[in-house]
Amino acid sequence: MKKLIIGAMAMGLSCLAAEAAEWKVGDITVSAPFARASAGMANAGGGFMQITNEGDADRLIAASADVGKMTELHTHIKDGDVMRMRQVEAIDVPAHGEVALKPGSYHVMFMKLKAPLKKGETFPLELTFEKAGKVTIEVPVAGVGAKSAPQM
Ligand SMILES: [Cu+2]
Repeated sequence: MKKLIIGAMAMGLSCLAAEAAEWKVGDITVSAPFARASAGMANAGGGFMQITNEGDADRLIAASADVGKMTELHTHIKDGDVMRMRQVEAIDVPAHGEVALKPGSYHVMFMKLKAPLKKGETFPLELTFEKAGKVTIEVPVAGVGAKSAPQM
């Protein structure tokens, strides 16, 4: 019984740590990142996160990860009735504001994956902001159709 209680407490602590995962660089805070597990033979995957800015307007201008041969910044545009992905040069982070990288909108695209992204894994992702500079975050891989960061 004692062991069970201690185990539950330890899990509670690790949940808190996971929820609090955020990275700061300059005025920028990146939080709640996640990637989707790659489905079947797909050799690309999307990465998502919340970016908040306590300072002047900035832009996310590059992303780099080892999981694929190329990493691009993408958005979704509506082309007739079809949503298509398009590469963008940068993602604006408004002054004293925030931008969400989320499914159906802006995202980081991991292309030509070297291996499938598997649920439960994490991998490092380097982000470059025009003003704030570079920060390397740790991205957990959630389920194939996940819409938000892994929850417990
Ligand atoms: Cu994409």
